[in-house]
Amino acid sequence: MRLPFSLLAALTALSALPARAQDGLEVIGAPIQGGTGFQPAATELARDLQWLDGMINVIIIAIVLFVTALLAIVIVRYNRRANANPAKFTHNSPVEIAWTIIPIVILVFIGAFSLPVLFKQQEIPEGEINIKVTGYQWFWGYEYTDHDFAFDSYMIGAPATGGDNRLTPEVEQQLTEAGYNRDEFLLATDTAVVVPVGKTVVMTVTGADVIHAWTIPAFGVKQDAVPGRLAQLWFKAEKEGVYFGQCSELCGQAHAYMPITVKVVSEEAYEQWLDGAIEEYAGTPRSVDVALAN
Ligand SMILES: [Cu+2]
Repeated sequence: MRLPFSLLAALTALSALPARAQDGLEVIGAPIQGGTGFQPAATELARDLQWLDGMINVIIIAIVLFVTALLAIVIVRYNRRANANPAKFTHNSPVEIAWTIIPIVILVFIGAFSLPVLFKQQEIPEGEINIKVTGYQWFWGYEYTDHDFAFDSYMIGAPATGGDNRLTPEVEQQLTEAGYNRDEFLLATDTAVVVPVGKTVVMTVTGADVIHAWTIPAFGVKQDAVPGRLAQLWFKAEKEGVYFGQCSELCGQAHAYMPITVKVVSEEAYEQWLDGAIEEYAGTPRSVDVALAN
């Protein structure tokens, strides 16, 4: 049977791709229609951030209720009709001391819980997996620096994948072939960052042209990708699954079309993916690593 050349080329390309690492993976880190809360936390960092948010929300609500109650009292008890003859004093030292000290105590309390989280996020541990990520107008480039290979990651449906940033039947087809569904349009990318579960991943983030920002909300990480600078973030994902993020710094016309897909897989699936990726992207063969180590 003669296959049309383009189909043949597509089949060849498909067979050459590294084994799909997401088979059977659950989509965890994704926005939900009508949702207002956080995505499920997949790292200790994200859990800490979400707890901090909840704790500060309690304080905020308490303050709002307190101020609203004070306003209500003033409106009811001290309006012109109820209180025709207002008091004329201008100072009340105990009250002034209280409204200075209490906010200081509240802010110190918040700081005491917020700073440890900030330090945990910003103190970069030794990475078991090291990846350099570069933001481009309008896609992400990933370099697995431990194995000297790199690849780019485009949104499925972006011009680089033959689309025009719209959800056409062809794009839907591409999504299905890549293991996604139409709801994941604008989130799913043609290649994904693949990392093993439970390992410390350190990402070095930079930009090639303008400022972008790399984030995975479910990991509690977000880092500006600034040209000429290297910044780092780290995470240790606790649950296998597919996690999505989006460029989070307005970077030009197609800013909305450079999403991020991270697949957290088992150790074995990661090793398998790594073998395929090294072959596919011509990285340093692992035998060389071993030879150097000895
Ligand atoms: Cu952007």
